[in-house]
Amino acid sequence: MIVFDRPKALLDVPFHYCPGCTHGIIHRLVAEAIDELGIEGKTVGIAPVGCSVMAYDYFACDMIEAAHGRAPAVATGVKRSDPDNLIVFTYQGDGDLASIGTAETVHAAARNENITVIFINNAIYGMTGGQMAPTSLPGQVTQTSPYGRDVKACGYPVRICEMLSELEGPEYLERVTVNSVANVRKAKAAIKKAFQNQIDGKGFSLVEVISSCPTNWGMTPKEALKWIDDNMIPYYPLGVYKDRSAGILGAADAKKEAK
Ligand SMILES: Cc1ncc(C[n+]2csc(CCOP(=O)(O)OP(=O)(O)O)c2C)c(N)n1
Repeated sequence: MIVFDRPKALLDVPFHYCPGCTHGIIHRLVAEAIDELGIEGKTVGIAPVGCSVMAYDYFACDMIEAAHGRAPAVATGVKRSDPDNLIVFTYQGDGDLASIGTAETVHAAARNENITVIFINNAIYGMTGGQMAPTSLPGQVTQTSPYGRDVKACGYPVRICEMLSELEGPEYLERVTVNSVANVRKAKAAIKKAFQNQIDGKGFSLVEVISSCPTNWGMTPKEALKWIDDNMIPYYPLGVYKDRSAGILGAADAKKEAK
């Protein structure tokens, strides 16, 4: 009996990610969603700049590399070129999506662009060596905040789901994590829904996945998964922030999951 197999939408190559990094789990969830929805032949992924810059080496669908932060703009162009046939997703880190690419993110959401955005929030710039990100927590030690993030000097972390939920445009915004089996299952359901929404023509769907970066957080993989529970989730509560079809229309309606 086969109990574990590689999704067809993933190529048979090893990932370059650090031990304990959850990018690989999230790649797998995206690939499973593509397989289960039967959309591999029509799916185009847009890779970011960041640790997942080489996502095009891993997904079996067509992939395009965007300049740092511009994936939603590239996705908009690709999707609009053949809206009835193509399924387009972006895969972006927090430095990419919530810092240099904030404008592209906000305006694609405001336009309710019919694309799927997979947003990997690991609270740090991973690829460049662990600098402070827009999502780094208050007090978080990073390469550029060795005494901890000082909110007086550096401002407060950006909560993307909450921020976008106040826009009229987006169809679906959910925050999930992958630090336990139960949470991986919920993340899978959210990612699949974000693709299904696009198939159904419902519009902009973003799934924020709280992710680990043991290397740059200076922890073991196990400690990093616990750090998500203890530090990330209190600041970034999991849950559905917008789901127009289900009548969840913003922060006031948000269905946050108590941890
Ligand atoms: C225009 C431009 N500015 C800056 C950089 C340097 N740079 C590369 S990756 C990155 C941030 C990556 O962090 P994130 O998006 O959070 O992804 P992660 O690596 O943590 O997965 C930066 C600033 C770049 N490549 N291009």
